[in-house]
Amino acid sequence: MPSSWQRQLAKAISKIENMDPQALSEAASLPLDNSSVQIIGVTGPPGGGKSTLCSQLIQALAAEHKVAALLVDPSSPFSGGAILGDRIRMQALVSNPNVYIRSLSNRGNAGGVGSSVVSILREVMSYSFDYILIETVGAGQSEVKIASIADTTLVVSVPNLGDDIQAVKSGILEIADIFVINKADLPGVDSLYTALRESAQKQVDGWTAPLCQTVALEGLGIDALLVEIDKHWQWLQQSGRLLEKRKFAAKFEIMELSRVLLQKHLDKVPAEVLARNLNRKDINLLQRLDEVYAEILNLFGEV
Ligand SMILES: Nc1nc2c(ncn2[C@@H]2O[C@H](COP(=O)(O)OP(=O)(O)OP(=O)(O)O)[C@@H](O)[C@H]2O)c(=O)[nH]1
Ligand SMILES: [Mg+2]
Repeated sequence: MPSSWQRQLAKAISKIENMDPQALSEAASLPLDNSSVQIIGVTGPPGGGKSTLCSQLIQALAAEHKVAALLVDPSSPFSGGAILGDRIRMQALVSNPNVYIRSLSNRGNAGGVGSSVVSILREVMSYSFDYILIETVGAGQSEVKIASIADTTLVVSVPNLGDDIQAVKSGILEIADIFVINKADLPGVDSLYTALRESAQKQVDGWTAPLCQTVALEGLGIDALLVEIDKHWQWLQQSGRLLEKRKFAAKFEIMELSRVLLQKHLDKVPAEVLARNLNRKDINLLQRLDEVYAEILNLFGEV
């Protein structure tokens, strides 16, 4: 049975997910710069063991801390079989009073996070968690968004998916604060390690992403991974990067929400009407949109 705070949080998240304007603006008034909670993003290929890894991390962290996990529902047909497995493993954690687990729909952002995710984070943060994990499927460009939101992004790779080189090319490696080679019990670890090492050795803003190996299924390598997660957290705080990241997340939030809110209204207008009005000189639709947005920004007083 979920307790009353869990029910209350679940309700608030649902409203935000449904883009309820009142819930969105209530969430917007909650702070995002709380530096007593670490937001950890976990991304990687479908079926890469992200949820198994998250369950292990949650289990380890929840021994002493309050942990929330937000799982973006995988819509990928590849991992159809795994979803049930996830749920069963996660179910075991649900009864832990230190743990809150919630699935989020990806609302058309294939594999990635939905537009209201930062508002959801604000809401979750207000419940004084020590850690918030967000799992997203790294199935395209969208997963890169996770790096705009998380303090610490774990990029999970798996040996022998044949995607060693593909991953190197796709840009997903650039978002890694920590590389995780999961399923390290399978053959092909060495060549994956070699493929990733080059990216891992690059220093970005003074941080060099470490390369960890895990067998999430058996809980191996989790302690070492937690040490790296903590090192990154210390570095974020000492370097001042944490507050920068949170500001970036707030910007991401405004950009996403404004786009979606505009679309919501445009969507209600029949195509025929929109098309007819688009090129009417007396209305100047695009120019007026631009002006309205500029006016809103002027209200911020800083533009
Ligand atoms: N051999 C091996 N299998 C693993 C390991 N970790 C997870 N698996 C298995 O990989 C499959 C997928 O695991 P999930 O944790 O559901 O993977 P996921 O990345 O969350 O999958 P989606 O969210 O559906 O993309 C399951 O059958 C797991 O049991 C591991 O370290 N080694
Ligand atoms: Mg999963």
